[in-house]
Amino acid sequence: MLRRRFLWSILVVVITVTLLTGMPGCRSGNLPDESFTPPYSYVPNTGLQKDKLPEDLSELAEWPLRDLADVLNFHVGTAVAYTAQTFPNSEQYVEVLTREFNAVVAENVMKWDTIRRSESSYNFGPGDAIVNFAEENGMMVRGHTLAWHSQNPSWLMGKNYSREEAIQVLEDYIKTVVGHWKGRIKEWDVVNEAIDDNGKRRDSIWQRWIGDDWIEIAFRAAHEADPDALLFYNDYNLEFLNSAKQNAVYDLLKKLLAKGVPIHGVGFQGHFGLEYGGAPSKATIKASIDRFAKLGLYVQFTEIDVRIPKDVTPQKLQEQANSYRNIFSAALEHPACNAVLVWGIHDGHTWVDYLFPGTTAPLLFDAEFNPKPAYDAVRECLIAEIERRLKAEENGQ
Ligand code: 9MR
Repeated sequence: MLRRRFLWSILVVVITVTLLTGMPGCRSGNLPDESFTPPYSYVPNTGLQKDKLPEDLSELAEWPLRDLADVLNFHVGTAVAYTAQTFPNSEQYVEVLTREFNAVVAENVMKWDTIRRSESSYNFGPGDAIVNFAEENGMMVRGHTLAWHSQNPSWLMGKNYSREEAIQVLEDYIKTVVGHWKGRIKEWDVVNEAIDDNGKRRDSIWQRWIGDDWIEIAFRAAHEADPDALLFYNDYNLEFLNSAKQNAVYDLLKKLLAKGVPIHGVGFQGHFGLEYGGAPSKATIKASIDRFAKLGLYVQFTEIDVRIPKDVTPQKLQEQANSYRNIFSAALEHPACNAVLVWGIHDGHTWVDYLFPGTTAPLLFDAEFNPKPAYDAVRECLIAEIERRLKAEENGQ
């Protein structure tokens, strides 16, 4: 009898507490960090293909980047420019591309203004050429980018769509493009640069026509078209810990994940300038990766370059190499990161020269395709990571 009364009083306390605090799972607003269970979770970047290693490890000092990355099951990639002076015409460009990188992303030809230059047709030709080339050469392909404020065709910018019309146009485009390369493009930058540096939504046709939920509409459409593709939110200045922009993107992705929106990763573009001190420290980069990794997301560096204020000097080339070192060492050691892509191969072709006048030479190879100190730094980081993983294995970790 006493026991029954005791159980009843416990039940009454539980019901009262529940009514006072609200039903778990039904609270509105942000879920606290500790109770958040991500719907998706990255596969950790940890592997080591020992059978690919030479007996004498000192030989690694001569290996191209992609061979070192392959040992680590890691992707070191580059943006591929599709122009008369680059891919597919320049033999030297294609030779360095094939030798050094095991992942590619189209610099421009998978954007709206190439694929839908005309309202009445889709132009997949240049994108197909890059995907075919990547497959022939064992490279992973990232797709870039399905919805952005920039590089939209003028016919599209001139429309005055209603919300319903705009949703239809965006969904049709995403499903057609992702469907076209289904199973071949493994990762997509679905939404690019939707948040401003002040943390507010950036103005764009999609934001204006559709409203805040355009982002989740885009991700859901991409997932429907290829459920196996990894889907990324991609943006710049995300490497700076707790900045207004990083906080806003973090909150946005956390909310979308809590709603079950299919987002698997966040792309840190990584456009840096020595005029602003270059890349942040390795510790800051690592802490920034950690923040998003705790949401269950992959974090990749998708568009790395480090521009140099003119004129280029040996000292500045060393500073540039240090920035690359901070990024690559933080990325390679982090379980949530499995790829770093640079935004171009050589200083002879870079957007920096025409969009950041006064600065130049942001890449790993100079304009004549000679490797720079930054290239050596990246190679050293890859070798150091191979050695670190070997040692961890020896210690049974
Ligand atoms: O490298 C691209 C350049 O050729 C284009 O003119 C430019 C147009 O905005 O876009 C450049 O690539 C951008 C990328 O798609 C998104 N992140 C910033 C990149 C550099 O501007």
